[in-house]
Amino acid sequence: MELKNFDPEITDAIQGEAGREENTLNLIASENYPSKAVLAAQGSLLQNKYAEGYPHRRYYGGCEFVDKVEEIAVDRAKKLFGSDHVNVQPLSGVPANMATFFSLANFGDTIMGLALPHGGHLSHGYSVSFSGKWFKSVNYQVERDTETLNYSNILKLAEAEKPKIIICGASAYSRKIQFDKFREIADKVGAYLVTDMAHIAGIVAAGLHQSPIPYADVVTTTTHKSLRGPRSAMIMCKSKWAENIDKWVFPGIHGGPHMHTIAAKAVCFKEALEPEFKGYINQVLLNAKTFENEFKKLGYRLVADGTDTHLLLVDLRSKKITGRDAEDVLTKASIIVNRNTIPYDPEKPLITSGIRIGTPAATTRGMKEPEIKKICNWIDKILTNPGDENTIKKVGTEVKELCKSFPVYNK
Ligand code: DSN
Repeated sequence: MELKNFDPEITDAIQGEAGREENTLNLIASENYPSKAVLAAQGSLLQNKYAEGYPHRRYYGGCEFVDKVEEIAVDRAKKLFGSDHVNVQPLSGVPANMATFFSLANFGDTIMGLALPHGGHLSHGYSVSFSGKWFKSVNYQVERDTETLNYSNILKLAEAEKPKIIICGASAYSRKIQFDKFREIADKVGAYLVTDMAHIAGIVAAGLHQSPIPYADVVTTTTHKSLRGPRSAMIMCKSKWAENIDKWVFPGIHGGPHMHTIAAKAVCFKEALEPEFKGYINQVLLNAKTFENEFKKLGYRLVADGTDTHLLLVDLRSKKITGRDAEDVLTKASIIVNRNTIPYDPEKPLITSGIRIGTPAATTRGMKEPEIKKICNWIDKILTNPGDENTIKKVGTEVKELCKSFPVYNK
């Protein structure tokens, strides 16, 4: 029986979300809209198959087709990123990091990643995450004046703390990360280097950000952010780590791989290997630069003075509005962003002084510089008059009109 006939409640929720995605402007830096081809693979009957193990070494019969799927995904990922070894089975970013850290370090060893309030990720050593509980976690921060990474200071901390693993990569860092410099630091202190490139994987795939592959022992990434694939992850590593990583993914922390999602990752890699993908990422970066220029013209302070990636962090303190209130009032006008701490934020994490803005999703809709300029001016109008219901309503109507001209799936 069709879903809509059997379960109208869930059908309504799915249709509601479809309407929300079409009619709101998504500026969440970690979200994107995969193609219908990716969604078709993700929603396919491959989800029925158990395939614990690896191609041709499974613990179940009947794996001949899913073996092909996994081999194709691995081959395409290797071609896309130039990695010696790829494991496409991790279900999501945190388990990818978990399998990686367990491969390289033991309980109680020291790991060192970027502090969460400075743009790092929960799984890079935050106290409430497995990574902060299982390991001794020390954090580096961005500098107070530049709000960027200072590699000499990171080296000093690494020399003092002697971490087993150094983690680089971020969730809210708008500048490029120099993976070669992290490698030098890791070599100087005898640490393993792990890069979590989840946010910038698409930019790396397009060759518009230095690739961590030559420098890091292990690279993890999600596949649904700038890479525009299904909600999932993968691990890439040098050959010497391959066996250990594979064992930690399965049977270490996972059971059966999600073969439908692996198929969707294969489709995503095929898309990212097409020449058009570079054009897409180029526009993602141009759109972020356009936001930077417009926000500066409008008198906003940007963390790290701007961006050279797909995201930027806007410090709202001069506008006398918190990140939480900005998120709420922008949502009323159908502009979706997330509140975000800024480095050395005086506000609590649930309140924050900033918002994070990203361009991958709007760019997937086809929006370019003229649309970004309009959006930035709308954001300013709302944040300058957060209590003015007429402004919110007027901007909301304009946002919806713009969204209609740039459909996501209703093309
Ligand atoms: N939650 C993601 C983000 O928004 O950046 C990271 O996993």
